[in-house]
This record gives sequence, C-alpha cells and structure tokens, in this order.
Amino acid sequence: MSIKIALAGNPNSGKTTLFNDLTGSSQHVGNWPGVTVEKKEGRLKDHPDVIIQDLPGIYSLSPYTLEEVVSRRYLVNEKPDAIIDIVDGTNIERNLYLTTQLIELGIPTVIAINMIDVVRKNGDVIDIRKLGDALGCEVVETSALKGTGSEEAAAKAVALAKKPVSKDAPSVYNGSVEHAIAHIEESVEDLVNPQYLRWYAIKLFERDEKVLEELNLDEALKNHLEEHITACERELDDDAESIITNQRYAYIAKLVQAAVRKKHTGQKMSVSDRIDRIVTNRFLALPIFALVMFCVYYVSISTVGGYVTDWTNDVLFGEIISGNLSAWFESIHLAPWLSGLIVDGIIGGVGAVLGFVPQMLIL
Ligand SMILES: Nc1nc2c(ncn2[C@@H]2O[C@H](COP(=O)(O)OP(=O)(O)OP(=O)(O)O)[C@@H](O)[C@H]2O)c(=O)[nH]1
Ligand SMILES: [Mg+2]
Repeated sequence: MSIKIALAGNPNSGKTTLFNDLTGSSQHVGNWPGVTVEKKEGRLKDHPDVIIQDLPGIYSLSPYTLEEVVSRRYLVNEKPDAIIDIVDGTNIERNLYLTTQLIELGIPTVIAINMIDVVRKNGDVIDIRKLGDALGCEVVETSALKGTGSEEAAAKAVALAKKPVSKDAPSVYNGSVEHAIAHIEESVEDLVNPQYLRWYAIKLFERDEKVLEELNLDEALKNHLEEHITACERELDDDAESIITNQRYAYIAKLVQAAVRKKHTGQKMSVSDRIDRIVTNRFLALPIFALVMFCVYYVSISTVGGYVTDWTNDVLFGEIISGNLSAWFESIHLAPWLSGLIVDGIIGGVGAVLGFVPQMLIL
C-alpha cells in the first residue's frame, strides 16, 4: 500500500520547491504567496510507493480562505500518513503558529526548518533539538533551493508513517483550557476518528463553524459543551477563539526565545522601518495623523476635488450635456414641459449627485 506524505506550511515557505526536489517534477514556484492554490501530487524519487502532496500555503487551519479550506480538507479527510511541515526559518515565530495546529491533528509530523541557507547567512542559530523536544517532533534543517536536508526530511517522514512514535503533546494551553478540552474530548470521543480527537476538541472549543456543521451535534450535547467553554471564558475573561490564539502566541514566543538566537547585526534600518519609527512615535503619531488627514481633506475638497467637482457640475452637466440636449430638444420641437423635466429635473438632479463622485474618488 502506498504512503501519503503531505507538505504543509505558510505561503512562500518553500513547499513547492521541496516538492519539486523530492519528486523531480517542475511545478511552478514563485516568490510571492498564493502560488499554489490547488494541491499537487507526485511520487518520491526512487520510491514509487510514496506519494507526496503539495498543499496551498496557509497561516492557520481556520476555514476562512480557499487555501485553508483546501489544505484543511486534505489533512483531515484524506488522512495523510505523515506531514512535512515546512517552516520558513527566517520567519520562524510566525510560521510556528501553524506548526502548533498541525501537531494537534495527531498525524506524525516532521518539521523542516527551510531557508536554512539564509538563516545561516544572517548569522542566526536555531536549536533544532530544543524545538523538537518542546514540540514532540523530529526537526530537520533544509534548504529546498539547494537541495540540502530534503531527503533526510522525507526519509524521517516515511519512517514515521510506517511506524508512528507517540510523543507528548506540547504544553501550549494553561490548566483551565486543557480542562475544558479534556471534557470536550470525553463528550465527542465516540463521534470522531480517535486520531483527530484532540484537534476536533480544540476546534469545538473555538466554536469552529465547519466542525460544528460536520459533526451535527444534538442540542443537549451542544449545550453541554457550551457550559465548559463559557466557564473557561468567564475564568479567563476572553472569548474562546482569542484564548486559543493568545496562548498559542505566548507559547511560541517563549519557545523561540529559548531555541532561536538571532545575531544582533548593526544592520542599518530599512527605509520602511525608519518611516515606521517616526509615524508610530508616541508623541508624533497623532499630529502626523491629523496633518495627513488635513492634507487628504484639503486636496479632495478644496483644490483638486473642488476644481473637478465644479467642472463636473458647471461645465459637464451645466453646459455640455444640458446645453446640447436643450438645443436638440428645441430642434425636434419637444414640448417645453418635457424638455424642462429631462434637462432641469433628471439631468440637473443626477448631475448634482454625480458632481460629488470625483471628490469621493480622490478621498
Ligand atoms: N534561499 C532559499 N530560497 C528558497 C528556499 N526554498 C524556497 N525558496 C524560494 O522561496 C520562494 C517560494 O518558494 P515556493 O516553493 O514557491 O513556496 P511555496 O511554499 O510553495 O509557496 P505557496 O505555494 O505560495 O504557498 C521561491 O522563490 C523559492 O525559490 C530555500 O531553502 N532557500
Ligand atoms: Mg507552492
């Protein structure tokens, strides 16, 4: 029987580059997010029994964007035997947000810290052992572009797919959230695939609409789950979805602090950073905001906008359209009341409103 390995990760993290390297195919790669919207399938070079699935890039497993829906549906419904989570090592903090969600799926996962060539060039050091111990996963350094580490990542994923090793789940959430999740797991354990139990429980805690729709729980059970969720929300004084998001971020921040050492280069700030520093300055931000708003108002109402609006009202509707129409109506001897209705009523009325369109466009 063939083994299915999914490549999942943030947009632009290098999934398709790794896919091409592993399968020897030449799918399109591009240096901008959203290149892969459909999923692509290939076979691992020299291992025709291993199917590699390239998925669209996603930031989370929520069901909000097309990419998320496609990737999530594949990961949950097609049940791959292992996942290679491609993490952009130059942006590790943001990428690990998805990693924490992928691990919750309960599918054996290998984390590929990709773009390691750039990480090294920047002088940063990532402690992959610490990351692996905390997340309970195998971690491999890769450069999909240069082809280093790819085979090791694939070999580890194949080994895990054949013989899953169960490790402790990372401690992302605090006691009260884990307590609620445990209750939810207990309530729905007969309704979902046991492998995905924790993922379903967390999604139910977040009140994920797609999961609620899919499981179609009866009212009594829904109310029972709601009691646990609201108790936790009251205790932590936040809504369930934000509780999960915030605790994920807090966990990742601590993990990155422990496992990643960034080289403090005396690099010059980019132009955008310098602009940011000024426009978000504590004292200057509001006066700058007021000045920008005044300039926008001045340009759109007084100068350019005023001129264009006057021209639209007085010349376009006042002289060109009304003048020409009146002359034409006179030449065809249209009744003066009908000509007045069209020229003064309809054209005049519509013109008075349309005259403001240029100002709105400039605004
Ligand atoms: N330096 C370096 N660049 C890489 C590496 N892996 C990928 N890239 C580059 O990163 C860009 C994005 O790569 P893709 O493979 O298209 O990324 P993706 O994750 O498939 O992107 P989406 O399909 O949009 O989610 C390309 O320009 C690649 O050449 C790497 O290990 N090192
Ligand atoms: Mg891609």
